Amino acid sequence: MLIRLRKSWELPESCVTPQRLFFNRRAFLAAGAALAAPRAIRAGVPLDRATTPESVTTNYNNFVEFSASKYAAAKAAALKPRPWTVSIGGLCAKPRDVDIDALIKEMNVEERIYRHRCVEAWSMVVPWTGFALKKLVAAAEPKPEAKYIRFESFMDPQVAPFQKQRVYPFPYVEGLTLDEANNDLAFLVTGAYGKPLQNVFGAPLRLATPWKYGFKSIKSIQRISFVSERPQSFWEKLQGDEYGFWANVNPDVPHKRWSQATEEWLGVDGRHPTLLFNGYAQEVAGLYKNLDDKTLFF
Ligand SMILES: Nc1nc2c(c(=O)[nH]1)N[C@H]1C(S)=C(S)[C@@H](COP(=O)(O)O)O[C@H]1N2
Ligand SMILES: [Mo]
Repeated sequence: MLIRLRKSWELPESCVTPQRLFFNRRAFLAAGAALAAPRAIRAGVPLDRATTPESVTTNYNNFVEFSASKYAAAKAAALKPRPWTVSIGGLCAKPRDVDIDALIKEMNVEERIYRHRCVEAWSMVVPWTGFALKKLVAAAEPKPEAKYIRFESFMDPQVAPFQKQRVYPFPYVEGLTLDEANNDLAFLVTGAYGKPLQNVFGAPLRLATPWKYGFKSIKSIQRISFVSERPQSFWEKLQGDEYGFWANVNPDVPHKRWSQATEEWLGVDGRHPTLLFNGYAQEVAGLYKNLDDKTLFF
């Protein structure tokens, strides 16, 4: 008997996307050499809403390298996402510097429709293209001493003027445990809405960890390292009592400035209840079952 267990990101595209976008995306996926052979198999898993229109999600962003406001798109246009080298190193057997397009070809991208939840209590649904982080981890062959993976964004104050402000500990840094990095859901994003990743989304390479608050989803990644100690993230350095390492979504654990009980869906009126692990408990709760850490949810 052939029974295939569906993954939560395997959504019927036609059910969450206007037809025009659906066909555009198809054409793009078929045409792009860099995006050959999308592997997502789409089965009938309902999502709680339609994908958030691109016109909304590209005009309401957090990208502190470029702007302190939500309107970062125009300034992020200065970023040059090609050519772009990603350095993979630290405690691994196969360190290397790899060109982003070579990496995309090697990793065989697929599409995943993910919820994204910012700690500021707004959320969106975006069709990303990219590949499972665990594929990159496997290729790097981490050593047994490697317990965490550390990500670092680009650093270029000429391109991103906010990086000149000394109060911020640039470059932007984030981290995951190796177990989290090897979870199916952890995704490296190289495209969105059936196109190469727009600058404002963090071109050319960005993380998506949809069960965690959005600040974990680091943009414009240039360096990935396997390390033995827990990395200190950008926001933790800036304000450790507000932004922790784990940052798993939980409606019952308020942030100092934002209740997490409800959230705004970008482009939709009203407020909606927040879901534990942003709705991905089935996939990720197991990662934390032996961890009794009060900081798991901030
Ligand atoms: N390098 C970098 N990555 C970042 C940020 C940032 O300011 N710089 N903001 C984070 C936050 S707080 C969120 S909510 C998401 C926002 O992603 P979006 O702008 O694509 O919606 O990116 C995250 N990744
Ligand atoms: Mo955020």
